[in-house]
Amino acid sequence: MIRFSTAGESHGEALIALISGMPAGVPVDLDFVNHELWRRQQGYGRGGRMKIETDKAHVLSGVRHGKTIGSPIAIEIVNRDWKNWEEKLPVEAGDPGKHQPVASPRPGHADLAGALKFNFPDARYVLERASARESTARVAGGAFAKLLLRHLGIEVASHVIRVGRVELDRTAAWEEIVSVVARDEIVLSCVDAATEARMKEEVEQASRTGDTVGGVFEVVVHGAPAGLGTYANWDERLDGLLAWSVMSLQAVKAVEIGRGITAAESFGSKVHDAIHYATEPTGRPTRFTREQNNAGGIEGGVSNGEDIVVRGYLKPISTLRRPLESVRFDTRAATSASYERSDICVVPAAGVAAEAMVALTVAGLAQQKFGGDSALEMKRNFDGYIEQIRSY
Ligand code: EPS
Repeated sequence: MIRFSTAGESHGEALIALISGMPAGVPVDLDFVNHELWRRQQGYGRGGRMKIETDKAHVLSGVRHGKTIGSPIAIEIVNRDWKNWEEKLPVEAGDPGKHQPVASPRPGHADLAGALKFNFPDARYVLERASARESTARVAGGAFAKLLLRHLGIEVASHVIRVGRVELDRTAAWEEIVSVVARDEIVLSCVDAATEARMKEEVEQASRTGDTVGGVFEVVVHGAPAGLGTYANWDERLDGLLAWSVMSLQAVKAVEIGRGITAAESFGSKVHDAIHYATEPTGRPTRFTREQNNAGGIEGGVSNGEDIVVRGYLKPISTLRRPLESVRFDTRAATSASYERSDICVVPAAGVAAEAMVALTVAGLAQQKFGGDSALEMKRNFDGYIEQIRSY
């Protein structure tokens, strides 16, 4: 079983990712892990923090001589901004005069609910852990899950299909999504240049007016076999597990599998993906095929061999330069919500973080189904199953 957790606060010394249950012998490409961290930092509309940080994975355990060794993998990502916060957020009691309270909660943020829950006098500690800075650790862990999936020939990628009111009005081919992921310069990660330019204008408008803007990213898993997840138990369904893992990301307010949302307003004959069977010219049967993939590669909570498609709907960032009305924690007097440096749009970065969560979920199910303490053993089991499917 692959287990994953994170620790760390936005302005603390470092973030930590801890992954256990990875088989031994998976080749670890640290440049790839760091490139994933770089991708998460990009995108038009990011805030000042991204100019301070250059996220790098410092692997503390579980990897030796370039491969996993089956032991828990601990990764540290240092916060460069810590040097500006050491006195404001010391581990020791420190000087209370130097603390930096978040005096009035931001509507939409965890500030108020968190302060009430933990009985904090203000929202500083809430912000520190609820911040999407934590997704850095998820991306580091997800990069390891991707390395395991790559060993099985499974790839995970994402692109942006909506920023505010601007939507990509067609489906994107897998090759287009891969080329978006491979870009050296990330703007808004849309496959269509003209749509991306309009998305950029949407961010600019939000920036001009002291506002923020949300959107939709799409994560695609390519090369996964039929049979991951199960309809047999509610808590083992692939769609449920993916929805949970993507919904758990900061600012995600809805998750869609395939065309789940438009399916609800259509007739069944238009929604379901008709089944065909492809044969090679030699007459040798090859595989079941679909001309469309409205199901997003999942039927009955089980992968069906098509691309797995998960969309995350992101609310606009809740820290507004032109803040909404709020109330002071100390006096309850009406005031504006606190403002602290923030982003205007994070849809591409959220897509990268969602890739990580999807990769961890799919890698976990693959590990469960194919087992194996070593990458070799797992691959042998995987190949045996693929052969079984092929000769079905
Ligand atoms: C983030 C780092 C944070 C924010 C952002 C995401 O850095 P700071 O708070 O120092 O500016 O930019 O967090 C939020 C959007 C939020 O609401 O907390 C990052 O690394 O992605």
